[in-house]
Amino acid sequence: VIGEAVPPAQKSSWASFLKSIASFSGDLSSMTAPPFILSPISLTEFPAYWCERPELFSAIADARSDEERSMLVLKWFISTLKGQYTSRNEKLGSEKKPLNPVLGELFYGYWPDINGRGQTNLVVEQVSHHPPITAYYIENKAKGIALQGHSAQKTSFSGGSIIVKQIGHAILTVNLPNGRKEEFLITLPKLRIDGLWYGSPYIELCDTSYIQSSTGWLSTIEYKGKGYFSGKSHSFKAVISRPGSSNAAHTYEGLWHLTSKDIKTGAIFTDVTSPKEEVSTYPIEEQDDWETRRLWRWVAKGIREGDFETASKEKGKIENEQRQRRKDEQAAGTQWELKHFEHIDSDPIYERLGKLLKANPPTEDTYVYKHNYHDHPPQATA
Ligand code: HCR
Repeated sequence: VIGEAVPPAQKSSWASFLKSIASFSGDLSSMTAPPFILSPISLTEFPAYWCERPELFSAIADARSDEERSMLVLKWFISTLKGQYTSRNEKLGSEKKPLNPVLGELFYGYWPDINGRGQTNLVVEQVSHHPPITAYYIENKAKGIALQGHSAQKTSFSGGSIIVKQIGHAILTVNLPNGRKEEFLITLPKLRIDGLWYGSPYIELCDTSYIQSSTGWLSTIEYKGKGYFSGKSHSFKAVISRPGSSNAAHTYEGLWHLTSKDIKTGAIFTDVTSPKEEVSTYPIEEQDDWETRRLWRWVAKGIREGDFETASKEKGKIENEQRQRRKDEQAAGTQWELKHFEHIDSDPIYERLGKLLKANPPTEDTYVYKHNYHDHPPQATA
């Protein structure tokens, strides 16, 4: 029988949702799903997952060599995966369908300076609605590190699972004491959403992703689920290789949602079993109408309280307002202007580092942060 985890009254709408995704590929976010699978959180909040262990992010700046910096970047990256891909299961019981952000939706947050790690600020903007694309900029000024990226998805259906190819990439920039800058191109793993039949979806990561440094150091991360390497879910194996060499200088293996080890020394490499630090935000009363938690607050309240009639009425209001806005723009011959990001057709850093990686495709567009957000995140006072 379908949907052990589906409330009895929603079983038939879950069955038709599954049928429709099986014969569909493209933008899942726009599809109507039964209420039990809806999340009250918009996709614009997801970039915060990159920094929920802020001390690992800031530690990158303290590396004493290019080799050590590549190790610390890999350590930080692997430590973000648990939040990125399992936190809805932990918080909401299963993976859920996030709110589909509107064009221009914003999310601001920060992690305060504690123990000299410096304050890290987060700026997120929904830069496209069709297809959904989210751009983000995360910066720790005191430490001289910043992450700029954008995220979109292409979905397809295979063997009862949804396959999500992540489109976009992230660039981590580290200012070094000698005035040099080191850049890292971070590519994103492919996702498989399993457990759909039972109505309790969860993510498994597949294939390979890379972190290519401008110094030539390269991390290659292979993801496997049950039945591979260790036979366990959420397994990975990461190899760091020296500039110009494909031999492994360091190899790590383990579970990205628990712990991993250096296979030569047996030393712990990553450990995400301790609590993470969620992003700090500003009170809703102080937020702008375009800020995600304010924009979606009545929809989110409806979903959280099981009042789906209110949730869908409020969602309808937002969508109608958006439709009207697009019509008005068309009539006036104007276009929506992005607030914090500028679109460019080809990212020069991706192109340069992609060559070292032999990345396919050789060029990608990107959204460049305009460095124009000075008013909100309070800077730590001495
Ligand atoms: C695929 C997904 C939306 C995109 C989410 C992304 C890829 C966004 C960028 C983050 O850095 C990482 C990330 C994590 C999420 O696992 C992934 C979402 C999982 C489900 C959601 C679909 C659009 C909704 C599918 C509906 C199902 C659950 C029935």
